[in-house]
Amino acid sequence: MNAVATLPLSSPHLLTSNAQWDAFPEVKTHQRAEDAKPTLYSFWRSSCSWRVRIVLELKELDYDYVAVNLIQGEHRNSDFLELNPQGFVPVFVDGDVVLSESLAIMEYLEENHPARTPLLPENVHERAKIRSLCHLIASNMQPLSTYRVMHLATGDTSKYAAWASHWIHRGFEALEKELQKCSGRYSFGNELTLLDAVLAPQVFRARLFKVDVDEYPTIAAIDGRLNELAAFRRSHPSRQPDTPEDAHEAVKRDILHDL
Ligand SMILES: N[C@@H](CCC(=O)N[C@@H](CS)C(=O)NCC(=O)O)C(=O)O
Repeated sequence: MNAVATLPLSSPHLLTSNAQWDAFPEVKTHQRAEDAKPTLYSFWRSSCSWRVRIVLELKELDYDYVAVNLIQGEHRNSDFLELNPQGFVPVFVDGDVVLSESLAIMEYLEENHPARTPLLPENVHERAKIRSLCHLIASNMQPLSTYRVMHLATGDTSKYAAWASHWIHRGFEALEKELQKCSGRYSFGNELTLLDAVLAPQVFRARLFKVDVDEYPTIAAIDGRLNELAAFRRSHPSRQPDTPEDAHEAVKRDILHDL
């Protein structure tokens, strides 16, 4: 991964002329067509961004990292909204392809690089099951503990943690039962799959909200094994270009802000 510390004033994929490129030397190396190195717009402790970073690391794909500071509201800047009108990270730019939605980005990487650490099995039924469990987390758990939902649903910051942990527990109760049936060394059997890249970030997120993940022994055991792997460690929120030096304190300080 190459670090590009902050979101540039203009989104790099919008830069078309050499003059425009020259105005942004910090980004011009990664979006000229001949370079063809993709760019990930990410925030260090965004669980959705971590999903994509895990897949990039597992597939050993080089990429440039553009930090979008959610605490400072950079995801609401007009330049970033050009990339993703929803104003969410991650965004993945690969040449002319601009993708939001972490699961879609992960599938794109899998389809483009199926032989580099395959993350979906051949069997159609198994692939469908993995996708279904990815959605259990990505569609039914993660959105409910975002600031944007907690704020509207509770209207009171003192209620955020209880709201978030309620929905995380409901999700983990179901996921624990599912994983007891299909897991092995990892979430689905003994090979890594896309589900593992969704699971570890959700466990990380749960711990931010002080959920005792040990109540879910299958989930906790798999998460422990995943976090021993180099790809998960390299992509971990604590080790990103935009991770603050006081990451631990920053999480406590900003816990009620966008995650
Ligand atoms: N379904 C989207 C969710 C993206 C999302 O919620 N991203 C969070 C960070 S994990 C974000 O950008 N939050 C900013 C906001 O809610 O304003 C995905 O999987 O990529």
